[in-house]
Amino acid sequence: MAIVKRYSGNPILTPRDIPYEVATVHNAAVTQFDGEYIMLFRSHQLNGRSILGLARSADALNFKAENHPFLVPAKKGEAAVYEEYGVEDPRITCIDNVYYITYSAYSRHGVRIGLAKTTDWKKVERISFITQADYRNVVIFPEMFNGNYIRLDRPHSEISPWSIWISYSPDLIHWGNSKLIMKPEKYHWDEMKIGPGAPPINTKAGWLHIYHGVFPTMDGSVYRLGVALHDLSDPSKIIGVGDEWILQPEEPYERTGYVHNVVFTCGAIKLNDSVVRIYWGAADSVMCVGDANIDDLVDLCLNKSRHPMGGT
Ligand code: M1P
Repeated sequence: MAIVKRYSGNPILTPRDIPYEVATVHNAAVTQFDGEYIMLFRSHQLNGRSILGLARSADALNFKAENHPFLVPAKKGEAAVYEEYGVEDPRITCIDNVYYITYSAYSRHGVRIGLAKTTDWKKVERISFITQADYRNVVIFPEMFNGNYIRLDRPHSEISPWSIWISYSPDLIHWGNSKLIMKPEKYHWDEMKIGPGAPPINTKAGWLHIYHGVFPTMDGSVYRLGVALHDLSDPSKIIGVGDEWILQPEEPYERTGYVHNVVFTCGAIKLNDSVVRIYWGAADSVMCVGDANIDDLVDLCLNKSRHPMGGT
């Protein structure tokens, strides 16, 4: 039985729903603010470079896009140098009523991660770049641990397969003490590369982290989602990684689009103590949503697991 139950109204947001011209709507972060749900989504413009748009919802399913993009590449200052080619794949973490947004900033100098913040979802303020090139997929945990913020990230190093690292910071700007914590498994659905997905979700059993993994085929790469469970007080300890994927491209709009055969998450929310709602970009073209039982995800990590560092 499918562990993620797709919403019957998928896709929930498409380029046709956006009041300005875009080619895609995908890889969105989702959070709760002031009695509503906020979706921060990536769109390719018709020149192929990406911007971030905002949509709002009362029920976490029906989203209405705002008339203007929320974050576009900076035109002046240091940010303009590193955002020249676009801003992509946002993640949102709320700490003490401040919403922190990490995003990939692309330029001729590579891809690095920008950190911005908002408290009202009207104005957004850039804080700093928090990695050098080349990094993507930075997700920040929604609380501090012994005076430190913690993030999961994915360097694009010369050493493959690309894997998941953990880093620590006292102020969200300066990061270090980095450690490799999770690697792809050989000849497995995630063997080519993995990357952090949605900011981790707090459950009784541990932090649930929904990540993406990629498998190379003769017909191109297939992006799927998997799940890992991290220790509640020390997230560098992985309690278990589910051996099987939890979602793969199956619907026509997941199989065909701007990039074929992709499900990619940047956001999930805990609806209640039993259910997590997962949002994913489908074929880098439209946004979809589905629900999973927290107990099923935890069970997969504990009872059908593979080694976090691969190697079987
Ligand atoms: O096209 C699939 C995905 O490819 C990249 O993801 P990653 O580098 O993590 O494998 C990104 O361009 C992502 O936005 C895209 O959805």
